[in-house]
Amino acid sequence: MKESIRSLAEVWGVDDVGFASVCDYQSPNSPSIESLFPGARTMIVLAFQELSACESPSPQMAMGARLDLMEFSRSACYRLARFVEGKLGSPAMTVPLSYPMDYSTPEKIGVGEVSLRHAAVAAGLGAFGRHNLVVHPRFGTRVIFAAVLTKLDLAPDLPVGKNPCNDCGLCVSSCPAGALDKEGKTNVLKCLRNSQPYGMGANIAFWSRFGDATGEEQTAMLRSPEYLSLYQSAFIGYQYYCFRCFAVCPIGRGVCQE
Ligand code: B12
Ligand code: SF4
Ligand code: SF4
Repeated sequence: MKESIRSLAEVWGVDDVGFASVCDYQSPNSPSIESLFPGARTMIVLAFQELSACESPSPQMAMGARLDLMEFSRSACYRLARFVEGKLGSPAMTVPLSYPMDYSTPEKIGVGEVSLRHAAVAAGLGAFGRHNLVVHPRFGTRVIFAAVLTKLDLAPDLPVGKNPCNDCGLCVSSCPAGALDKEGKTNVLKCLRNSQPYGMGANIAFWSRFGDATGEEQTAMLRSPEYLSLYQSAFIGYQYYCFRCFAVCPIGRGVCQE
């Protein structure tokens, strides 16, 4: 069964597939899989290589390619879940790639329903690097993950032996926000301010200023480049302006699947 999943995924352009038992998924701050999908046994984790667009000085080029990859990976993931339900006869659920997230309590902010990095580690697709991202043994850091949860009982893959991160420190020194200075913990606020300058924080600040502004000032604010960028980020869903720690990592550079 695992082989039929792997072969199909390969045909659909998935770069790597790993299998984890739900019991081996250890993400201390995330909800339990049982609370999301009672009876789930296996996580099928998919890895997708990012294009060199993440190196572009233009955040529009980098984010445009990320959106393409997200669309592609969501579609492959959804197809796999349909295959598991339809052909293998087991209930299946796809995991949100990034959003939506649960913002109902402050502790939940920044925590996905399923941590795809912890899932990828459990499925043998890589290990946490110095930048707190998962480094794939062949493709390096430049991968994003997607996952399908299922009640199928499939044998888990082995964890990667040696951590592919060589501790060169490039990711840390390249972070413009100093968000990686402390080992083992990304400073989320520092990263967010730099990587999503038109994200939720900027939105709240804009509308707070808007509420205090005169009618004339409000009209000017709605015609400003700042508002256009906020509007664009909101309708995209979110927009990253920084890919540095993701792009500079030397591991797996030049390895291309197709
Ligand atoms: C919210 C979120 C963010 C937030 C918060 C990040 C955070 N601290 O978790 C912000 C906006 C800051 C962010 C930034 C980025 N993100 Co983001 N993000 C997510 C999302 C949606 C949820 C993450 C989550 O649940 N975090 C909460 C829990 C898991 O974190 P935690 O328990 O506190 O664990 C942290 C530490 O304790 C440490 N850690 C935990 N265990 C261990 C073990 C060891 C040995 C070590 C060393 C560290 C370590 O790592 C964690 C990160 O700080 C995931 C998608 C998903 N559903 O998983 C994508 C995801 C993690 N993001 C991703 C990416 C690529 C990025 C960015 C590069 C942005 C970009 N341009 O693409 C940056 C990188 C920042 C960085 N170096 O940490 C990818 C990572 C791919 C990969 N190769 O690992 C993911 C998996 C999206 C995807 N579908 O592939 N992200
Ligand atoms: S995405 Fe940018 S700001 Fe965030 S940790 Fe990586 S390099 Fe730093
Ligand atoms: S840039 Fe260097 S230190 Fe950072 S994750 Fe990659 S190999 Fe590890």
